[in-house]
Amino acid sequence: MLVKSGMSSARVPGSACMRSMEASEIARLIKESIPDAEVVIAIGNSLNQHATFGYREGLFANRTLIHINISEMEIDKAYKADYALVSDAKPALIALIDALQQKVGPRPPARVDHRDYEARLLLPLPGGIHPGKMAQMMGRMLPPHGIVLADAGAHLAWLGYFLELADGQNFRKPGTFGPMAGHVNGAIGLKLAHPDRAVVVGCGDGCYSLSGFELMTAVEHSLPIIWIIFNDGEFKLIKLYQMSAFMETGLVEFQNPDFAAYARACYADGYTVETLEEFERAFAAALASKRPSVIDAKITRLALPHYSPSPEGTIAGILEMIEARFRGGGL
Ligand SMILES: Cc1ncc(C[n+]2csc(CCOP(=O)(O)OP(=O)(O)O)c2C)c(N)n1
Ligand SMILES: [Mg+2]
Repeated sequence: MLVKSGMSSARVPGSACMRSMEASEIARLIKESIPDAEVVIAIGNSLNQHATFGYREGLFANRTLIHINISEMEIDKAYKADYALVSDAKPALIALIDALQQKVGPRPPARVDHRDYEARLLLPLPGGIHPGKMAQMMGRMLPPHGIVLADAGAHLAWLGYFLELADGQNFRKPGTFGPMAGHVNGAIGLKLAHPDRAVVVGCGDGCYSLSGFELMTAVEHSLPIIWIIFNDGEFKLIKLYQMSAFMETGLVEFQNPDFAAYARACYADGYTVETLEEFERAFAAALASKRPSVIDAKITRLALPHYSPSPEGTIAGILEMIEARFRGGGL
């Protein structure tokens, strides 16, 4: 059985903490596991365009799809579920496990072969910090009960793959709609609601520039939120989409201001970091300072999040796209 979810538990087995799973990660899972999977349980997943290779037909053919989602509207929207449960993830899983336990009795703990989101080797690349390594570091340094929010963009994928959480910590991404900067600002409300928990935003430079002036609100109300800007000087996700659709890109690279100087001009703390070691020091200082802080992290443009346009894998997906171009249509 394959449990394929929009949210999955992380470091602590059976924990309630959630890790977001991205389309490409699902792609990898599907490639590695779905060929043999008889049952797919989708938890908190909308089975939207990005998670399903553009609503690919037959994705769940010949297998049982169990769809758990808190919103009834998501059920049967794109794929007909064989069984559906309208519920928040945690009570649904507890109920399912209870029911299964009664049916099958005690079982030995599942064997976990590997957790490659944390252990996967990330080779150093020139041109700045590796965003995957930075996401790993964020997970390792996040205080107990800390919350990480991601915005829309490639940085979300890095956080989705590599941020490992412990029980009681949370990660939230901007959902199916994916509004840029939604969490640059949303962090302020979250911090007010949870003043005792560390609130950290992992945002792109494009997202931050969309409404980073809200920093003044955090300063005004002394809200110690930490914004970590994945600064690559581009709309990386859009660049990737342009590349996969047109094999060329345009109008997606831009110059940024000195975000750390900007933060200081707003009476917040600002850090500029160009190496992982500098990031570690800056993040530790920002966590300790209890002050609104912006960390401008210069990341390499060369790191590409795992992305596959096909459940058969990256190469097969590229071949499919080339074939579609020859036929004169899009995918
Ligand atoms: C309000 C809004 N406008 C446009 C988009 C489309 N969009 C999604 S990601 C993205 C680029 C994000 O750039 P950046 O914040 O630098 O993140 P990166 O992909 O570089 O990590 C855009 C334009 C969106 N999701 N929301
Ligand atoms: Mg960017």
